[in-house]
Amino acid sequence: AAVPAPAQHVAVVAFPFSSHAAVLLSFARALAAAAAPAGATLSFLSTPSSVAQLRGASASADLPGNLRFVEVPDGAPASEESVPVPRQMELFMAAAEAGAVKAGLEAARAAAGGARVSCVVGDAFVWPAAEAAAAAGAPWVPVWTAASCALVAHLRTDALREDVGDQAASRADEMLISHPGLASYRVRDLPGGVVSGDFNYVINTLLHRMGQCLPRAATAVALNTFPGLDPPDVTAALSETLPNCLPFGPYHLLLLKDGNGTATPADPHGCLAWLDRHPARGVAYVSFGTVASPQPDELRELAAGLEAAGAPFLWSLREDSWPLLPPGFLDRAAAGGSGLVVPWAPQVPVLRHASVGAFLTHAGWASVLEGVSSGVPMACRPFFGDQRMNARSVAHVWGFGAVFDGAMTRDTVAAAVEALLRGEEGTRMRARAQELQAAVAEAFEPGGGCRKNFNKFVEIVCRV
Ligand code: U2F
Repeated sequence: AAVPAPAQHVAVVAFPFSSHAAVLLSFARALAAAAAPAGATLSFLSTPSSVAQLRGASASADLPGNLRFVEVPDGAPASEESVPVPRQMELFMAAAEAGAVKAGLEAARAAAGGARVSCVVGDAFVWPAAEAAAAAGAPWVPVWTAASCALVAHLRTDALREDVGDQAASRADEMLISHPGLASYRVRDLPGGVVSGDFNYVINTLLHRMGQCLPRAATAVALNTFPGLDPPDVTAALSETLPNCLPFGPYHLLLLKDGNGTATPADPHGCLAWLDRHPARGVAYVSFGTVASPQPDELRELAAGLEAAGAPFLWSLREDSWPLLPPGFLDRAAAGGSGLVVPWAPQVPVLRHASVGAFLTHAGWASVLEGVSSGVPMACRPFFGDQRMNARSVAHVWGFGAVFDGAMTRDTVAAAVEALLRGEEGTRMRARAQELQAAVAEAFEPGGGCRKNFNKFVEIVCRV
């Protein structure tokens, strides 16, 4: 008699810092739903504190029945003292390399009634998962959450360092024409830590080693982009270096039946109702993501620029920065109904709201994708990491936005808002964003490019 194939047990390994684990959890939910008909189960591996946080955040939306949390050691010493985040990352990565992911895979096996882990999917940042997967006899399928061009830079870090050497400053404006996939970028656009900055800073070491590990250890790579966004040279550079590159982002759209966005996150500060009161495409939405924050002087210039522009604005700004705003700013905004400052906005539906016509952003990758898949043109103020490269892409590769030249000033903010909401350039940028918005929507329709690539991904991950 035929022996039934063993059910697949997929481990999903998170990078337990910043927004990474939450993004991967929503990815894992989509994977769990797609793999359920084949009888696959998923173990979501993260550190105890990250699991506690994710459980709290997803209390309202229950986990799918075939997805469970499994804890991996965080490598932190048992002490009462609070450890700074970069040090926590170092400890976690050292533990991961020294066997924490392996221990996590064993815990996953035990939690699944002894079912061996058949595939290890995970945040590409946690490259030691490659070795743990190999030791378990399972393929490693990393998930890249940032832009493809940044991934090219990390894959080419050794070649770039050899080329640029210690001349990053003097050659800052030179185009990287001799590096496949990077010809549209200047030396200065490269992510921090590739050719300049502190090579020993934890994230920089992590990305360098990840770039070395991916080509030799990955079975397939999920890319957070959609067909038609990356220019052909970037796609070619990735597919020449990595096996089975599968673009099916933005990942948050995987959970929706179509590309139009029906899930409604909480809106405790009433942003959407406030937007309802404003005319179509009249509002500038401002947010610099979850990590970056402008220095106090720049924050005040931004505030003055928004007032000077005279257009209504919705600003997501962490509350600890509110005391730094110019005197009377919050009162004036509230009294005139011209501005709303909130500590957190439901960004995806905000960007999709008909009243939002411009996006001032730090060009974090999730924000760029959310902006373009809503057809909103943007003005980018990049701060660190991959943000300069993303901003360069927005302005010079895709043409749906502009970049501030250095810190924002009252005048450049007012001019950017005016140009995006009312200028000819803004009209051109909006048209370009809307073209790409249509491409995303098409890619997420049944049978569209992202759906097909995701199905391929599920096949690879669930293959016996
Ligand atoms: C780091 O990026 P951030 O987390 O700072 O920024 P994004 O990649 O743009 O992601 C921010 C997410 O938080 C959401 C927003 C994005 O999904 O919709 N959000 C929100 O819902 N409401 C708010 O008020 C504010 C934000 C890093 F800094 C970047 O350089 C990287 O590109 C990025 C990806 O690895 O991670």
